[in-house]
Amino acid sequence: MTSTTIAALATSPAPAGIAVIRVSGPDTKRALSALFRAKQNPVQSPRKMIYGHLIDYKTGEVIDHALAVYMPNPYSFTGEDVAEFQFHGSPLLVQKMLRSLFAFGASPAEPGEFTKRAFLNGKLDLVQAEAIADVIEASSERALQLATEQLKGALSSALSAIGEPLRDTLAELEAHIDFPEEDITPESLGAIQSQLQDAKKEISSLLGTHSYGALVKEGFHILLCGAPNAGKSSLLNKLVGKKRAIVTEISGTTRDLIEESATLHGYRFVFCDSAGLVDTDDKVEQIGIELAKEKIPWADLVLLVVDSTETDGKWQEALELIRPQAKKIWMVVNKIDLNPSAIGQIFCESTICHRNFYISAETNSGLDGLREAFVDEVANTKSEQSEASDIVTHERHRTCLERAQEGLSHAIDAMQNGSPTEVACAEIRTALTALEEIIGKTYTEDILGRIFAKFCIGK
Ligand SMILES: Nc1nc2c(ncn2[C@@H]2O[C@H](COP(=O)(O)OP(=O)(O)OP(=O)(O)O)[C@@H](O)[C@H]2O)c(=O)[nH]1
Ligand SMILES: [Mg+2]
Repeated sequence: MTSTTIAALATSPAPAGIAVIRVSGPDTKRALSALFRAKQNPVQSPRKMIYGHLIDYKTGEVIDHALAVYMPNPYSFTGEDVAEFQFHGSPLLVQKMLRSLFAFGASPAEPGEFTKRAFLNGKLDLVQAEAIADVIEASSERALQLATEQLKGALSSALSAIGEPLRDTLAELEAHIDFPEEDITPESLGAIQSQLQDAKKEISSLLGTHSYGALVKEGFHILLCGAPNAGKSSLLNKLVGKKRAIVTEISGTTRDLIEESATLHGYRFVFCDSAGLVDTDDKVEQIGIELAKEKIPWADLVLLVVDSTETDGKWQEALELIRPQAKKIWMVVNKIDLNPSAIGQIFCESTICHRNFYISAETNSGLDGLREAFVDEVANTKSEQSEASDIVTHERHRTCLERAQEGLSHAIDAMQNGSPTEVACAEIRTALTALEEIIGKTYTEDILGRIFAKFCIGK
């Protein structure tokens, strides 16, 4: 248990109906007695809201009236003694109360320090701790759903289900090292190898969920590219449902990258409009084109927006610029209201552009189909076999799983090659350590530092 007592605002720092300040640590009881005046000391009635007054530690003046609650260890969020004060959500009152707590001797909490203490005191594992930040930051319904599942411990259970039999296998192999006179029978050797194969398969199925998990968490990135005046900005505005980018009939209107997100079917999409790709002497336009090209690797999908009335093949030039770096390209033939005969006439081969769409950003024709295709694109990355709850969303988890998978591959190879049993054991241990690192059974200060630095203060 830590010796310091920490305090921080747990709610948003902006003016609000109420503010909540949270205190955790061994001096919490003393802080309640010193800084909260009420008919009844909350310490005497744990987990009950008590009405009273917040007191300035230095002057003894009343700061505000408030509700206070005391949660004794170990039955609190952090596992330590915790107090929470609810009072008027004024940034000035918050400052006064925090100053009073710091004058009393509490330390300002670091980002994520409450959650870090909860983890260190065994109240939740590392995956669940990370899920708390994900729940808070979730920007779409689906992202929230995944974060909630992880907070409930879904991924942690899936990892334990892989780790536990693996630990038994390791123990069995180690027993053979300790008693070499007892040979491993071919049957038990076969059983061990198939157990390792099973664990490896489960890990690879979890790894298969990462592309979907990452897309859901970060949002699907779509870059709008094409020749000037094709209607990129018009399309962006329609997709995000507001006039985000300037639209004019003048070629070369957009120069900066314009990013805006939208939610479709609970998934988050980030759209980015860019300058028309064209050979130009205009310095500002040239810079815009460079920006557009640099943005291509960011995109999960590039939309090549084409003006259906255009006859001089400018879109082919644009396509050549996009192709080398784009992960995936869809052709979107726009202004179909002006030239319906372009449907099926202007198209790009499926080997280059995966799909062709015919739309009008003016009349909305074809836009619903395009939106549905975006949603399908994300939904289809979801691995068929995986349960909705066992989805890997974090890069940290992915790299650990890869290490575990590699360890198991080496262990299987070592057994097949007849290498000494110690070699396979060492590799299985590597795999187990990697799995344990995900849920935080093994960790370093450096790992914790990196994880909790991303949290907000007061969490
Ligand atoms: N009729 C018709 N006009 C359109 C359509 N989409 C865009 N326009 C018009 O085409 C012109 C160019 O549209 P923008 O959206 O500014 O095109 P852009 O590709 O962003 O152009 P730059 O930023 O200059 O590269 C504007 O006058 C739009 O009103 C469409 O589907 N039908
Ligand atoms: Mg534009």
